[in-house]
Amino acid sequence: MNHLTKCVCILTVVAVLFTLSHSETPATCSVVQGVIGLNGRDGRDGATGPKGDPGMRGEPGIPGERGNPGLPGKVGPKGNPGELGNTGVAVLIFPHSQATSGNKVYMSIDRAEDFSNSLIICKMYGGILPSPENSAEDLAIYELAKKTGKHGFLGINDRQLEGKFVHIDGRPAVYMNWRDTEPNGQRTENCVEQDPKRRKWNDIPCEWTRTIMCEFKMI
Ligand code: MFB
Ligand code: CA
Repeated sequence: MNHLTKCVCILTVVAVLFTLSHSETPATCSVVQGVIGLNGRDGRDGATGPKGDPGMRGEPGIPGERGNPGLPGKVGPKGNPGELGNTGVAVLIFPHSQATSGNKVYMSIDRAEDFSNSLIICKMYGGILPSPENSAEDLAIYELAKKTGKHGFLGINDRQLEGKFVHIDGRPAVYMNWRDTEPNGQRTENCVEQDPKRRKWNDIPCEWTRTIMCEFKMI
């Protein structure tokens, strides 16, 4: 475009613009919707809000693992003295102090004890107190008592039920060999001794002491 043409165009535009700005009728513009703008950038974080209320109580946790055993507790107070133990048995068998009947052997021990301890000592050696079940056995026990000259407990007694004499194992005593006025001790004499002089039985208190005689079964 040459120089003159340019000048004419400019003059024309100026004239139009002048006319518009000074015309009576308002200019009308058609508004064209622009393209929607992109979202603006995120705003900056707001200030920290006030502290919230405490949350709900959580569910109980699962039980923890079993802890290690605690330390031993303090030593407790001293206990009461225990019962007096049985004294040791110095087993001194009387010389020739044996008697037999069938498969049973009877022996005397040179020691005097009450019924209970006599039974304990016989049991310590695998025996019981002499429990004659017939006249032959009763005679052998009498022979033993004669040799030592000592009275000795038999295993027969009515400690459980007055008047019902039984063997150590609880079987009723069928064979008995009482002296004429015996048994007469009622509740105070529940044990039985062999009399070395009269081969007869007498009921006496179980707490009395007598020379120990034991009955053993030969295998
Ligand atoms: C007497 C006896 C009496 C009591 C008494 C302990 O024999 O005849 O029945 O048993 O002993 C010495
Ligand atoms: Ca008696």
